[in-house]
Amino acid sequence: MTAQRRHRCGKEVGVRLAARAAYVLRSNSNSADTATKASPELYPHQWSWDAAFNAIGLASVDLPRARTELDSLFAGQWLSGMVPHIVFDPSAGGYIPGPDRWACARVSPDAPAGVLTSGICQPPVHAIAVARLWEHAEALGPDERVRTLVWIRALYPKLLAWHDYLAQQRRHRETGLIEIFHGWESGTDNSPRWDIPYSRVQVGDDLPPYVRRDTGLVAEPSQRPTDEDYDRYLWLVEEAKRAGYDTARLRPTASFRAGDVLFTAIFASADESLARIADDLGEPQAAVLRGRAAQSRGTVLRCCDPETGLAADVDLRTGEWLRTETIAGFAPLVAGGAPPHLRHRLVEQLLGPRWAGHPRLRWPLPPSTSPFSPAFDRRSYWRGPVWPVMTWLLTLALRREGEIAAAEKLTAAGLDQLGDGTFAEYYDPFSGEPCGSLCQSWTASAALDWLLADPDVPVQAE
Ligand code: 9WN
Repeated sequence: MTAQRRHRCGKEVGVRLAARAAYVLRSNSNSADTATKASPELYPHQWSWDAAFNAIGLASVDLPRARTELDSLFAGQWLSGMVPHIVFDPSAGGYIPGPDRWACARVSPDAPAGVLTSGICQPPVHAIAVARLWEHAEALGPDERVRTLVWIRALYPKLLAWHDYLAQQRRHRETGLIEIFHGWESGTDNSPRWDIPYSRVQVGDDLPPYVRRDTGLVAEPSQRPTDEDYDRYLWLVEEAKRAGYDTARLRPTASFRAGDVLFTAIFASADESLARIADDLGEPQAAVLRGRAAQSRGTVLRCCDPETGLAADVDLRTGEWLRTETIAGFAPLVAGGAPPHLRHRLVEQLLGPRWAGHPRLRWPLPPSTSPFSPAFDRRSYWRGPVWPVMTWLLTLALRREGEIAAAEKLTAAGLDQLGDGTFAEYYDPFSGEPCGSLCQSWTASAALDWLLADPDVPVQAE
């Protein structure tokens, strides 16, 4: 690594924080040093969208290892093209539901041979990560450039298959939204976004017993979803398993079906990244990918509330709009290309009193649910805490959309929040206390990217 870097929080502090973040991220590597645990104890396996965020963090300090991160994840890709939400480390254990409960290879011919995975997916941040890795490679000089290009060429068909799976099997015909069958697929598990669809999930009498482990691994069990939530989560796994994790079979019987606006927005942005990759590789799919990204962006815009600009999800079992004030409402910023008046409205909202400008906040950062929402709960997982990885996603989007001042504001506050070096999974927005898992990999990645990534400034020696 070279010494020359951009520091946004004072040089000394920045160097120390970056060193600690790099240490946390690298310490969370599995024993083979091929994949990063989402966190040391609570999540001792590789999660799908975590792997993408972590590859971005790793790229600031070790580009080859960042490439390996994504290779390991895609080793678990299904024949259908789906990238599973967890790739299990057989030597790690300790997570409920584990690979036996998912039983993917037993029920689906699409499950990969020799790799243990879950049977559902998460938002497709991966192509966005690959584009970021490519920026790093370009800044590092010819050797890394060539190596990374060769790598991207090999990964490209897998990314394409993943995106095609989403477009063909998960795009809901009427709304155009990406359809999810489990809150876990949204990555925002117990967010009040899903309260209405979850309220309709009837847990079957034949739910096999299970013992939770997660509540014992956080400071207060109330920081995790409730037991009632968990019964539903495990029941939805049973439903999906009984349908062989086949969306066509699952759709008619699923008791949870939602059109996820944030997932759709991430898909739009990822298709745009993949189109740029296709251009660089001289592959012929760029125009199709751009067309699909535009379609997804159009879908997201149709979900926006005319007054606030915030986007809503849809309960696909009833057609009902799900308009809770959660961070997913900012999906149009993530999707990109929103008309200027809408973009300004959203940025105004984001920095305003219902969100990052709320007077009680410890740091001016958007909580996962607005404190004005009746569903807000400051310490409960996705129901109120600030998630640094979400702040990071918004700063990426704001910068890309030319909203530099807003991006810089959130970046500075985001770094202040991480200054205690705990790199927590989420933070109480009012007291600033770290919650959930400590040493969460994607939180460390966010810090690294904020502190070190600048395509114009080389951060690694060749
Ligand atoms: C279920 C790993 C994952 C994240 C999710 C987050 C949490 C899992 C859990 O942890 O979900 O997938 O057991 O709570 O909600 O976004 O990918 O960090």
